[in-house]
Amino acid sequence: MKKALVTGTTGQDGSYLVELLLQKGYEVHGTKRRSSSFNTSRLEDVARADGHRPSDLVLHYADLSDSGSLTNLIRDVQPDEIYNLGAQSHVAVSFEIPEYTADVTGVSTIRLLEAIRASGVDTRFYQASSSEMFGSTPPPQNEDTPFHPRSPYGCAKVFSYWATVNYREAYGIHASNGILFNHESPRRGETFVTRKITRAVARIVEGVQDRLVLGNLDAVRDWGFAPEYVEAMWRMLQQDTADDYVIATGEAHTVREFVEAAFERVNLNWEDYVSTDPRYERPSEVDALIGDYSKAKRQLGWTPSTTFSGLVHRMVDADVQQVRDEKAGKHVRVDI
Ligand code: NDP
Ligand code: GDR
Repeated sequence: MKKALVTGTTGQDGSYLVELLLQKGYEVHGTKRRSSSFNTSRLEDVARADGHRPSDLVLHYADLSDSGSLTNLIRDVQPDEIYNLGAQSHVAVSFEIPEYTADVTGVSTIRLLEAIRASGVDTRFYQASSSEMFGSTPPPQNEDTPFHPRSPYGCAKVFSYWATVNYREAYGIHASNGILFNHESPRRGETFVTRKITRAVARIVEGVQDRLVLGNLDAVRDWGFAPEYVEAMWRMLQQDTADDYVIATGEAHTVREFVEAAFERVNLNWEDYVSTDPRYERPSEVDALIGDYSKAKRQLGWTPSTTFSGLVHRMVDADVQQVRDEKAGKHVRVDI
């Protein structure tokens, strides 16, 4: 039985990756942070019928800012594969807490790589790199596009990207970067723009919210479906040679188009409900990200299949159901 260690298990991607690895027969070790409230709700779908976690999923308390917790985990678990998905992942928030973001999203990658090197554990490493690293470099972006990050988050991800490349070149570690463009799902964090929109649409149509206030509606993003993107992560670590890959759809839409499509799904006109406020704008914005995933297609056999409208519909429908469940008092959170 192969063993995987996943940081950021409680996040959107972590929860889908855990499901995928369990389906593939892995013993999965995940990290979770101490929180004053339950923080494993995204893992509810992997729980058994009695609400407990399956025996081949083990959760450990760890923090990316705590070297000891990472070193001990790698030594104790001896994983075949490590997926580093944990991060302070919110771009706008990174302007508010830049040093913390540099530590948790940047320096922590060196902590993990150094723990691998020092322990001598024979493992493969996946780094969750981001299209935010391209920043202001115009699209289309591929593996050869120069980085020009536009936020502390983007700067931290560039550090992690190069640390991963460096440990591959210096020590021969099987370490790969997945340069993933935005990917969304019903499990997307509620403060990222897509989920903020679909949740607001659901709440407006269900009569529990009046308005939606957003920032820059002109930003262009390449939005894919998260479960397909975690499959690409796994495929990268199954290659004989470690490498770096762009994962994207190649199709771009503005935030305004996402808003329009989401309101259309429930037969409402977005202009009746949406306003903008500079409060949600960033000190420096990334105007347009459109990925060229031809290398991943060629070498990993990976292609996206969910369309833009398919993604919007899936997210709106899931949020409408969730708001109805909340109104009916059905959504009870458990700890996994
Ligand atoms: P989320 O924000 O949903 O999840 C982030 C995870 O990191 C959570 O499990 C969170 O824990 C954990 N985390 C945060 N801080 C720490 C810390 N100090 N120590 C340990 N764990 C921590 O992100 P996504 O799932 O969307 O993204 C996964 C990764 O991929 C991230 O690294 C992100 O930057 C990157 N990425 C994401 C893209 C996307 O479009 N989703 C695109 C490209 C890259 P908790 O639940 O307790 O907050
Ligand atoms: P992003 O995602 O910054 O691309 O980072 P986000 O959904 O936060 O923003 C996308 C675009 O929408 C604009 N926007 C707003 N954004 C938010 N969050 N809230 C608003 O009200 C709002 N109004 C307009 C933003 O300005 C931006 O242009 C995500 C994260 O998952 C990162 O971790 C990941 O690395 C990148 O995607 C790829």
